[in-house]
Amino acid sequence: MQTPDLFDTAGDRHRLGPGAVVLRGFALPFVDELLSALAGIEAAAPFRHMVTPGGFTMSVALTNCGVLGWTTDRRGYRYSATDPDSGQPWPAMPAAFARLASEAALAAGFAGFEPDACLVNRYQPGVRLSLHQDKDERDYDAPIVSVSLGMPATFLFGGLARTDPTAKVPLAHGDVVVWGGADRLRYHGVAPLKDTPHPLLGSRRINLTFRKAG
Ligand code: MD3
Ligand code: FE
Repeated sequence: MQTPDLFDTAGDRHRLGPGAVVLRGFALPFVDELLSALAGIEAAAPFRHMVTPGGFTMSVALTNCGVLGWTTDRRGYRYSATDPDSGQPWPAMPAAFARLASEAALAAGFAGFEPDACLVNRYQPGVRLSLHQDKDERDYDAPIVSVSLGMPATFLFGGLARTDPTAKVPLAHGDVVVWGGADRLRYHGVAPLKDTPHPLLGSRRINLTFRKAG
């Protein structure tokens, strides 16, 4: 269920909280560049299913680009300069990725955002991301910018405690969300994906999250 009274709407932006803004379709002009750059990233650092410290294999497949990449294994969550599968540095952040992230942050009121990490998540039908906080970054003052591509998803936006109620926010191809300030540490997740194939990406959803990790 959507909760429209939560949203302060002006054109293509929806405010979800004091530091959280949805920019509908903001990434659409970048999509061709993003997808061709993504093909290069996937070739160098293929998507894989990582294991959580609790021993569960994530249903979301992930890879990274940028100076730092987010990883998890039995020993914990961390950012690493190298891909644990190859031992090589993660692929460089493509210029189009960095430009989109910085322009979206600026549009949401965060000037000078220069991410050093981009986590790339891949969802297929049935895949979900359970409620969590993003706490592995050094600096919570920087926002996180998230870009949705491909199949639509229902994003779950909670509070500062795991048991707080969650709002459901539909996210479509080209939508960008900027999360910062007071909303930076809110619990969030993604509901199990329905199979509604997308013309460009088929039965996949790709989410790019840009972070200042180091
Ligand atoms: C809200 N990914 O990779 S990005 C993640 O669609 C992650 O793949 C989701 O959560 C996805 O960690 C959602 C949106 C997001 C990212 C960080 C947040 C929402 C956030 C931090 C605070 C509040
Ligand atoms: Fe997250």
